[in-house]
Amino acid sequence: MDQQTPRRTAVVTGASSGIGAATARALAAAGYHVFCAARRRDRIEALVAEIGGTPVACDVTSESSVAALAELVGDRLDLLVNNAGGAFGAAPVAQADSDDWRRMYEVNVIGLMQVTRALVPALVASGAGAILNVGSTAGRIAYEGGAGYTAAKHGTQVVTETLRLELWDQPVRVMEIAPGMVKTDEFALVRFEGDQDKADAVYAGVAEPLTAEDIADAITWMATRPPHVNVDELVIRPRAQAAQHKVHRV
Ligand code: 8X3
Repeated sequence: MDQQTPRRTAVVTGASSGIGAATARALAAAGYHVFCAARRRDRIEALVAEIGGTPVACDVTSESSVAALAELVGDRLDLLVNNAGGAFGAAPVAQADSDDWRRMYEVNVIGLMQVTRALVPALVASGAGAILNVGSTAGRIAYEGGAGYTAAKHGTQVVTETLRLELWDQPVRVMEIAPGMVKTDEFALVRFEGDQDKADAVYAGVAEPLTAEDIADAITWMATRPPHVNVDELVIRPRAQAAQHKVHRV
């Protein structure tokens, strides 16, 4: 490749599993050099062995870890996918665990901010950057037992909107994808602290929940629109989930 058309680069956080890993794969297939960032080095090294790119051991909640990521990326970046996030616990507000709530705010909001803050200069320098935050339908509604997570994901949404306003005169798109029910290996298992029965119950009887690949496909579509096309937010659910509480189970 000559210097006038450098290979497009992307950073994907939380790339070790689920939506993050699928997104890294899809972007690599679309021609990006992907910096696969996650805490679990063995996983991202295995992923990079498969798809190319650069593995970066990174904890988005650590400022020094994020600074090291930015250093590795260098002074030019086309796409940032802020995917690292998650739910910890499902207790009602009246029984909530403060540490779970802190962890959810740390990763879904502060981590997203830290990575964004570190990489905005490189995204601006590309002349046509894009930031794509992975939110959730949990950032649109409320449900019982979900308050720690819904509060954090509402945070993801509002930070995205704010950033779009703040970068309005810069060559950087700011977008959010808000998935509903996506069946991945880890999301529900992590939420229920390894309780497989509780995790399985989330998807019980749902013939076709979304997959990580469905979300990766949508993210790749959003990212690869022309630089003047900003998909502000894309809410995406399985057909079986007409609304958060209205899920068709057979
Ligand atoms: C995941 C969607 O329904 O579990 O972000 O809150 S839900």
